[in-house]
Amino acid sequence: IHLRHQLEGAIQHETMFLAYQPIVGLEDRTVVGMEALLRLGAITAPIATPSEFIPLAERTALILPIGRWVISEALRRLAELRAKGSEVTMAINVSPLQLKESGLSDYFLTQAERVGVDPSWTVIEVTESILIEHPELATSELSRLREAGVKVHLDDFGTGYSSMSWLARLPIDSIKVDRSFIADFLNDHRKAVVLDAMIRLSHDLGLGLIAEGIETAEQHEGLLAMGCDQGQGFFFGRPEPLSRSFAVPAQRI
Ligand code: G
Ligand code: G
Ligand code: MN
Ligand code: NA
Repeated sequence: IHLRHQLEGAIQHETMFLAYQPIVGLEDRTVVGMEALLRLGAITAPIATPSEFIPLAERTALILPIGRWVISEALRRLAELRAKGSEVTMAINVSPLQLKESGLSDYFLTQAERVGVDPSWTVIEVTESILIEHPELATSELSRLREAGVKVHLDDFGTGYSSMSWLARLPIDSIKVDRSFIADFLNDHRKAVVLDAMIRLSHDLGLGLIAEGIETAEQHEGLLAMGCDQGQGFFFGRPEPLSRSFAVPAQRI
């Protein structure tokens, strides 16, 4: 109940904010993109993490207005970054309910146009459950976005059902390998074998691959040696409000 009130209040009073985490090219650590991650509360006093409130927001459908706020806010910030000469892309998480509600692609493309964002600068992150449980709906909305130039990344790959045979058929551009693989591959030979297969398969299918949850230099080097080209994780940068993360000169960290 308490959390539900917080969620309702968050929309009314905009007591929520986006933290942005860099996505880097592993070869030279250039920041190629940012992932927008929702936080509830004031910047100085966050109250809950998404894993706590996103499921509730989905059950109560509050994710629909919240999700629209996330889209418009992230696109607005992207427009500002681009106006300052940055070439980063912006990845926005979209939950199953948002994709099921038709109108997501219309809303997204209208907002992008309104703030002067080229859709090709943007990424939608989806989890595989939506693509497998509602292939038609997800596919029609995602296809429209992709036709306009938006990239689609498959989040948390390697958890859940993930059958590799699905990859060839899904309307996606890149996979994001779940951080459990990155946490373990240096010590767990089996994880390393699967990770290596994912990297080669994604390349063979013409898909990009982003390793999530890179926390150490050893993981960075190991992934680079395996031919992984992009990554994200605390080693490169934590999710932070944009003013702070970009107090550091743009592009390089
Ligand atoms: O930032 P954190 O690690 O707590 O995020 C946990 C999960 O919440 C991630 O899986 C992420 O995909 C999801 N998430 C973060 N921000 C958003 C958002 O704006 N919308 C949706 N639907 N999910 C989000
Ligand atoms: O599901 P999704 O990948 O969107 O979740 C992103 C979440 O992962 C964010 O909440 C972020 O805080 C978290 N995260 C990002 N980098 C790291 C990392 O290096 N280590 C750990 N443990 N979590 C991370
Ligand atoms: Mn994500
Ligand atoms: Na992710």
